[in-house]
Amino acid sequence: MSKNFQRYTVTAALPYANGGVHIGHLAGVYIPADIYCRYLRLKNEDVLFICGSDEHGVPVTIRAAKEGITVQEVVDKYDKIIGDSFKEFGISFDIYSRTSKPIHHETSREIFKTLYDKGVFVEDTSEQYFDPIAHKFLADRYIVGTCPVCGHTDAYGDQCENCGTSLTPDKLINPRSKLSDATPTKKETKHWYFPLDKYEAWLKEWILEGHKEWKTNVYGQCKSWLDAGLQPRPMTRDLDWGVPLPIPNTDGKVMYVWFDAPIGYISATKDYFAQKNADADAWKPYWKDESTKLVHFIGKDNIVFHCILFPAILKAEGSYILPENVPANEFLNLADAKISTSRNRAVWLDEYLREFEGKQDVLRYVLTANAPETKDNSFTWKDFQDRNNNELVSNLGNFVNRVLTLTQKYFDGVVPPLNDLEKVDIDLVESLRTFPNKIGESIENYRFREALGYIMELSSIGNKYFQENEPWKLAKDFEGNKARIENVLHLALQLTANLAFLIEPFLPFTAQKLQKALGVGKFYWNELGNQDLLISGQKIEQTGLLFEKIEDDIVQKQLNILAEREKMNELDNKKPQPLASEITYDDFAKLDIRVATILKAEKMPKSDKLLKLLLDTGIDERVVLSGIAKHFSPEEVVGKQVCVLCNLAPRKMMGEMSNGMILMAEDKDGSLKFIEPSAAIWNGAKIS
Ligand code: B3M
Ligand code: ZN
Repeated sequence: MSKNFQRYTVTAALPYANGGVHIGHLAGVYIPADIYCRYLRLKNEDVLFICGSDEHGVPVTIRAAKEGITVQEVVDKYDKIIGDSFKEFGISFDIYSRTSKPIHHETSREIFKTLYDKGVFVEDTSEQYFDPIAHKFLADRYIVGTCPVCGHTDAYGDQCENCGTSLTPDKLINPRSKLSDATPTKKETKHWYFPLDKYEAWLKEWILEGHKEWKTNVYGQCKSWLDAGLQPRPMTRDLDWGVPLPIPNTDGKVMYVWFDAPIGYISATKDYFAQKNADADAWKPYWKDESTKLVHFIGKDNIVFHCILFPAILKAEGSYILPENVPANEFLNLADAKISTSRNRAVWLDEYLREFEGKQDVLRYVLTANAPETKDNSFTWKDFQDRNNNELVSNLGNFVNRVLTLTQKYFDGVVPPLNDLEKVDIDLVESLRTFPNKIGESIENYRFREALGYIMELSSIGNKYFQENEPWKLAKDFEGNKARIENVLHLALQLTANLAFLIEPFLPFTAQKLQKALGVGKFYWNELGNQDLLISGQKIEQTGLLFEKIEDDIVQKQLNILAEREKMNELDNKKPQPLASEITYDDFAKLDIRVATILKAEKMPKSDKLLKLLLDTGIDERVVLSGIAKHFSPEEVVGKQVCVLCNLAPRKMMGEMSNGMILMAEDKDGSLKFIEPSAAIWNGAKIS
């Protein structure tokens, strides 16, 4: 489809305001969207890049409960954190709005009302889970119980996070409400359904016939949804957090978050123009004019909502344009496992910046070069280091650095003139000419890795040109070779100037630095590929190194942080052993447990586990061998009062008799603790 569009509305999925931004978000959605928009702006297109916080839905209310603060406090906190991270990484939204803003509530209610008045919704009463103690209907996420597949005792009503199985609350064993621990009951409630089934034929036509150019993962998911047949879906919920319905007598009901969230793109557009004091209709062309290209950048878990539900809602409303494309990436893993917010298994952007200050472009580069465009992919710190050192430092950084330093050295930082061209020069010029189109075409087709690959190829061509012409060797007879040296540096500088713009969508911070050093004005994409960006005689400055090598110890530090977190997670998830079978009091009474003091302690020869302890049990002095040598030194334990099982049959260990057993408890992390009386007590006191 090569329609000529007059303007672009580009949206990036609205992140839930329930956590920070990590590398998975950046790689999946925000970097590709940013590359796309920066490129369009370089083409001098009219483009609006829209995003904002998604502040409704169950994820934010769960977060509030977890942090013990109000939902409002949660969304305020994370809206700020998320917005700051995006800014710091140069994600160039024209607006970052919020779905809690009045403009969003109004817009959502207006669209809901239009559908309601048109009779689009189907009203239906059904039984929903209800918490009889908290007097609230329960979203699936608010019901927990034992997973029927793996036995995990804290599986959610929609999914078991332990084994990944999708669940429904009915499938949970011993379901309980997260609010009160009560067993959920069922209660009748009325909801408004969007009849997706009625839009199935249209959707099939529109997507399966009309948008065969969509990415295969997106098209494939749509096709399987459509092939399976669509059902009406409730667009309302019994919750007290969300957009209230524009229908009388519906207190306690709000819109389903997936009804209002995509409308957030529209309200953010209105918000943008309102903040600019533009006239009240200024937002309309971006959503209602057929010559606008609407593109949604999303993660793969959002495909059905953006390709099926939202377009059907817009279609039903009748006055909006539909997305031209919905590029979704697959998931980015961290090392070989899933990124998980709840397990803190992620590289968070604010943390990254603390360690790698000023290196935003390095992360942008690595996440693009390794983007999960067609399949899930993994981020590893080793790959991060390799790509930085071998690609950014050795290729791009090296080329630019050589060009600028040699210009300084031979020509006092002034762009030398261009003389008669030799074949190598002509080859370089011709090759350069092909790149802007190639790169642009890849970007327009959402193949950002490929586009970045071309950039690095161009930089390699520059390095090769240098290597073939070796200006530093020619300079040994500077006067004799002056014309050649001038040509080589002139063209290398022109190539550098082109790179300064071509990298802008990908590495905006580096681009800015380089453009400034070169003292070039503003060039648009269609002016690139030429050898006339710089004027002979123009003065250029040094940039300093654009990229620095990342050493092993820095990478090791990050690996240690991940390993440490992994360990913490294991501890957090460790559960006490299940209860042993029942005994009677008489069974217990058989155990003669006494308080005793450790009088002496020494290591058992030839054993790294056993300490030999001499105890005063009040009844006698006796030797007990205890397997605690790895946890305690003899000096540490002498003088301690401990509990001893005294009537345990004596046992020989390593040739020595042990007369009893000291009671110990093992902590989560495997360390041992003595069971000690809370205050000094006489030896021989019986534990009962
Ligand atoms: N907040 C879901 C997500 O972050 C959701 C996206 C909304 S886009 C309108 O995955
Ligand atoms: Zn499970």
